[in-house]
Amino acid sequence: MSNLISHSHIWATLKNHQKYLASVQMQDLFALDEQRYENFSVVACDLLLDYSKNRLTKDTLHLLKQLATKANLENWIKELFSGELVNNTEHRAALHVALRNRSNTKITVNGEDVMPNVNAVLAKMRKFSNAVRDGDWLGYTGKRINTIVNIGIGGSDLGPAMVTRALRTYQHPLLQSHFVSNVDSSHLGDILSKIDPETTLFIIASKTFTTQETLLNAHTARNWLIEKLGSDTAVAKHFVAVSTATQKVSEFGIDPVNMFEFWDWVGGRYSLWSAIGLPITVMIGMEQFEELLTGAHELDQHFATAPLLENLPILMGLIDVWYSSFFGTTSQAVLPYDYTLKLFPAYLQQLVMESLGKQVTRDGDLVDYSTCPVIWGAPGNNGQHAFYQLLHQGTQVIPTDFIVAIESNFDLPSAEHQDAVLSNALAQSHALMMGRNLAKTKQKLVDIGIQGNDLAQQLPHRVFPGNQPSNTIIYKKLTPKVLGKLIALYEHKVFVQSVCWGINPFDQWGVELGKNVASTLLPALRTEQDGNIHDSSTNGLLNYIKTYRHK
Ligand code: G6Q
Repeated sequence: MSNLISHSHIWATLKNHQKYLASVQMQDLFALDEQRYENFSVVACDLLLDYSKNRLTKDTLHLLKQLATKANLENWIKELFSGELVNNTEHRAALHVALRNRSNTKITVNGEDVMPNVNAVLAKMRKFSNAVRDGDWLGYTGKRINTIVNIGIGGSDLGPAMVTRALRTYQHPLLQSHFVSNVDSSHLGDILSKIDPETTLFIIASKTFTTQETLLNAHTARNWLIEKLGSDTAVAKHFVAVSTATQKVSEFGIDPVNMFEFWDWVGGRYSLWSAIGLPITVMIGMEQFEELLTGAHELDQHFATAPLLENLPILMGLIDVWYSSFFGTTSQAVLPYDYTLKLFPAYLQQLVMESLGKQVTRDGDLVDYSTCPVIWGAPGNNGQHAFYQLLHQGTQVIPTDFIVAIESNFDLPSAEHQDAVLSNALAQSHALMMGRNLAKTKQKLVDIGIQGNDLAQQLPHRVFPGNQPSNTIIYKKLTPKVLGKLIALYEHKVFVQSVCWGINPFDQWGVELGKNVASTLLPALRTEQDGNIHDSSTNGLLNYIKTYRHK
């Protein structure tokens, strides 16, 4: 007897239901139900989710709700919030909700309340970021810090980089920030060429403090600083660390006094709420960071208490399961009509694909259904002049999230800009849903004077099949609080998907593999002898590089 959810009665019912909906046009669903928008939209935590432009009916939602019940979703949510070891392959809790637990209620891991430590680190972050922002933390030569360089990668980079970019209007006017992640010298080298060692503070962010890219970049930055300022003692004034590994931070040469701690129950891609958020607190201040935490906490409470079909992350998660596992969709677009969210798609790529890019269940059984889609996207207006062609006339069903700000964070004298953004966003989701059939297209072409052979030739190229599903998420303005809600919404949506699919969203063995294989190739690259330890392609590439790298 299989434990896979795909062998359950509800799964079979959903499969049959999909067969019926596969041929239904969304525009017909709208025609049949004048209240479709009211029936398929929710406002909660100051976010509007309109999911009416999806290939679903009330029946679909009730079946998906049964799927969630079958997967024991409500119990899993309780376990997540109460510090159970939900990351079963690493025997850890996943307590990002504790990091933003503004109610300060007790949350225990292995019998110990984590909140006193969480609050102590927040207090330390406040003290430090205030000192930098107020000009009290001085560099080695006595100058005030005006540049922050965060060195980290993956979860120790994408979250803080995205948030800092998104909340640019909240930044301290005298501070600028850079995020260095890639190990090729064009990243760090470029930044070092632009900054002043006397006024720069490096934040070395690494949960493990063993990640090759981060440590190499950190060592190079450290050597650069010592060379420029002429003394090892300068390091104490220009380097701080964020990590769970005190000993390794100390070995690197950073005094643990200047280390901001977090814990193994904070997953890398869920860590921006922890001390990994230090560049955020320095750039926008602790009060605004706390607003970010408060927003996320509000969304957490909504997730933990709202009924299933009024619950934003649950609705979004179930809809995503519906498309991936029943419609067989393989990708999903995220299109912010808010340029401050430029880095949000990249951030979500890690959050979603590192969490759900799995092929076995928690019990180790191979799944026989599709799980994680490929996440991609870019700010909406740019996308319209590039890849939207695929959405309008390509061959794939691509569920899309339109993320729309009613007001911009940057005021321009003319209201035209925001009107243009809003009208574009709404027009695109409408057009993707409606499409334009053959008859309407023909009429349109005739109206503009196209006839005869020309008409016959152009007609098939000018038809839009439509029926492309989308969610639209609207908020008033991207404040820190709203951003906190938006991020938490996606975090929990991912959790819902993981529960339905029975997979652990909190491990990342594929990423660990990447770390290990790189270390096996490094010695081979450095020896004079021809490589002969890998497959012929890898050996061939290795030897080609060795032949030409110094010529
Ligand atoms: C995130 C992953 C991964 C990790 C990086 C950096 O969930 O575990 O992206 O964040 O590999 O790891 P360190 O923070 O340990 O350097």
